[in-house]
Amino acid sequence: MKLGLGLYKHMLTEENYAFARQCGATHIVAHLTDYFADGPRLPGQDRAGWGITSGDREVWSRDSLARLKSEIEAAGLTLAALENFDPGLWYDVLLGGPERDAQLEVLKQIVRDMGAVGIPVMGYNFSIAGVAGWSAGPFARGGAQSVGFVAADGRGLDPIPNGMIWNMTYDPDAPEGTIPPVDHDQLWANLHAFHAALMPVAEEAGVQLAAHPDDPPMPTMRGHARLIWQPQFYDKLFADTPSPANRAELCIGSLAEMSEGDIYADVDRWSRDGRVGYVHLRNVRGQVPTYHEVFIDEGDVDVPRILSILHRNGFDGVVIPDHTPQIACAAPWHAGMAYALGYMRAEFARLGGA
Ligand SMILES: [Mn+2]
Repeated sequence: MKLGLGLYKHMLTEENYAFARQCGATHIVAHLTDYFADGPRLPGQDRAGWGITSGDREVWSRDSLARLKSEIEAAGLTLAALENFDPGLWYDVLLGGPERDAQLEVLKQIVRDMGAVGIPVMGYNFSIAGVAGWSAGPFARGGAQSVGFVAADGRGLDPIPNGMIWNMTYDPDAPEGTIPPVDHDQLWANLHAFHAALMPVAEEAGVQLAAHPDDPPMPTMRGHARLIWQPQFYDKLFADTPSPANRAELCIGSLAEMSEGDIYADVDRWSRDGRVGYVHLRNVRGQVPTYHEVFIDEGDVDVPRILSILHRNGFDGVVIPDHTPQIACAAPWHAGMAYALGYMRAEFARLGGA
C-alpha cells in the first residue's frame, strides 16, 4: 500500500507538495475542479453550495494533465489519481439530459488523455445532490471542529435549484425553479449509460474508474435518489459492469455511516476481488440517521483492522486521509492531515512497510 494526500485544486502548490513529502506521503490525489476556491474550509459550511464552475475543459487537456504530472514528479511525488469530474462537464450524464452524449465524448477523451499521460485512476461520485445536510461543530476529541449529519435536523432537504448539481452551480443564468427529481431506477440507468460508454475506453487506456459511495449514505437527498447508500450497491455496481476497470474509491467513513453491512467483511471481499481503486480513510461515530466525523484514532472504525485486511489481500494502491477534524492552530487543515498521515504511516510500518 502507498500513502497519499488529496489536494484541492487551489492547493496544488510547491508548498503543499513539500508538506505531503514531509509527512511521508509518496502519492498525490488531485482535484481539478475549483470547489473551496476561497481556501480550505470546512465542507458543508456553505449551504448555498461549493461555488460556480465554469466547466473549464482546458484544465483537463492532455497538455495540462502532463504539466500537472511532471510538476508533482519534480517535487518527488507520484500523481496517483484525479478525483471528481467537474460538474460542468457531466451534469447531463448524471441527469440523463440532452447533452449527455456530447458530455460522454468529452469524458472519454479525458480518460484517453489520462491513460496517455500515465494517470492510472479517475475517482468519481455518481451523485446528483452530492454532499448535503452536514452541520459543523465541536464533534471530535477535545472539541475539534468537525462535521456531522443529523437527519432529524431537516437540513439539506431543500430541492436543488436549476443550474446546480453536486453542490456546484454550472449555469448561473438558469431560470427560476428546481431540477426534476431522479429516482433510483433512472439513476442506475444513467450510471449504466456512463459505464457502457466509458468502461471500454478506460480499459483500453489503462485507467481505472473508481466510484465513491454516497456521503451521507441516505436513500435520497434533496429529493434525488442516491446510488451507493448501502454496501450491497457496491456489489451491484461491480456485478452490473464486470470490467476490471470498474473500481471503488473506497471511502471507509461513508461505509461506516451506512446502516447495513459488516465493513470488515465487505472490505475483505472487495479487496480480494481486486475492486479497490484507492482508499479514503477516516473515522466516524454513529451511522445514519445520526453520525459525526472524528479523528482517525477515535470513533467506531477499527482502522488498524481495515489496513490489515487491505494489506493481507495484497492491495497495492493508494490510501489517503479523507477529511479530518480541524486541529486548533494557525493551520487547522494541515495539522489535521499531518496527524492522520503520521498515524497511517505508523500503521504501514506495523504491517511491514506495506
Ligand atoms: Mn470520502
